[in-house]
Amino acid sequence: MSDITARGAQITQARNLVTSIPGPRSQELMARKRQAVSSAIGTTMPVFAEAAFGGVIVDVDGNTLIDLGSGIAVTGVGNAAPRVVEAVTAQVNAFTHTCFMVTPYDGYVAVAEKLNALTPGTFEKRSALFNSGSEAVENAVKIARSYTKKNAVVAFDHAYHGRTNLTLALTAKNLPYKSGFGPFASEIYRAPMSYPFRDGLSGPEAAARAISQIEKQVGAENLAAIIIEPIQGEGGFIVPAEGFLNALVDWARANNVVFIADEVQTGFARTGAMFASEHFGIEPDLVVTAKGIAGGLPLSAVTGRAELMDAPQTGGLGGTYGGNPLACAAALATIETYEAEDLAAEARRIESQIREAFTAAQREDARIGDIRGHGAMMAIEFINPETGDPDGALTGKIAAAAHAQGVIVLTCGTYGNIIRFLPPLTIGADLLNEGLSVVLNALAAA
Ligand code: PLZ
Repeated sequence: MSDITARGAQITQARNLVTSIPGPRSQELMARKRQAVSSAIGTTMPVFAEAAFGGVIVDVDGNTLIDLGSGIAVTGVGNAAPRVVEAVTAQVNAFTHTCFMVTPYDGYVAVAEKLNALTPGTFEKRSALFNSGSEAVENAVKIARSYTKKNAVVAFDHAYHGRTNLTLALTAKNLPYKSGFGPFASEIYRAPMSYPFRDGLSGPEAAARAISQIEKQVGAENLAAIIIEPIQGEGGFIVPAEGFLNALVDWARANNVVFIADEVQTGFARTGAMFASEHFGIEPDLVVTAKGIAGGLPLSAVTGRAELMDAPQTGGLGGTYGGNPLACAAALATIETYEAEDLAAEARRIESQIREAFTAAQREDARIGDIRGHGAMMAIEFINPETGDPDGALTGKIAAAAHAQGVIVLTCGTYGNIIRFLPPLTIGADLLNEGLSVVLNALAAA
């Protein structure tokens, strides 16, 4: 193992605060950020990172923070995972870039083979690699349009698919993502999502509502694709009712509509299965992946049915950096880590820890409206107990208090009233419990 790995392994997996949060060096850097970086780029934490390993991040003042966000669901294998560090170090010493479209290399092909084997469905598949989740979503839409020779795309309420122009059109939430940035790509339509905690509909009922709206407002003859997150991420970790996704898949298949699963946030063992689609027993035509694929290096992919993936003209898909060799080396090491360490099982262990902690708290605290999710993708939805209305203010207070205590937690949801847990799947039981009790104490104090 390289020296870098050895250094990471020396970081103790425990919370340790040596200054108030933010400390003086972070405050200095934040002042420089204000002068140098566009104010449109926000930050969740008020501290700057200096090192990280596994489930902790050390800030520039020497505070060790518990990471319950994984850089938004990216470092599922833990930060600076040893296999990833080693593979990237070896690759950087071999070559850094050639452009796969100019001089191809085997790492790209090996990642494609892995994705084809791991994604749901035993049919013949192909993959194409890109850099970000947004870019992969855009390409999935291009592929669906090329194959079906139709234009329209349906996305759902609360959806998040990215920040580029086409993906902003797919993304539901106005602030902060969309406001002032239009006009957006055309031929994008929105359908109602299944949101069991708020709509009380069964899966088949919610699907019938969505399909009826799609048929009335779009028409299957115009519709190239339906895109959906099997469990919604930014929109609030919404798990659709049983049967909802299956009915959509069946309808899509009967109508020559491509079913695209955006597994950017749910993918790679995060939910306790390699892909969230598996929980629902669906086989999407195209699966979009990113985030957890490469242990922190930028990489994304579209994987799916060979006849779809081969529909666009040769040269029709690509990009300078897509499937960069460092990112591919990282992805192979990352996927090996998920498999060798059975991190899907760790995700299920994380789920039971979170459920246990918050189910106990919910008995005494009616502000905890809903506890939901799968694996290491768990959400707590906070409400006003009298009205059932979302309580975003309370959620913000809890998150801020946890941050001040050295626990990195993220919020999400259309109404900003959800604390989401996305810890690295390698996080130890004690470290996780400590992080959860900080959040529970913050709730009790709020
Ligand atoms: N699809 C389901 O979750 C990214 C966004 C953070 P990129 N989610 C985190 C932010 O505020 O920008 C995401 C996602 C789903 C697509 C994307 C987009 O992936 O890699 O951020 O482009």
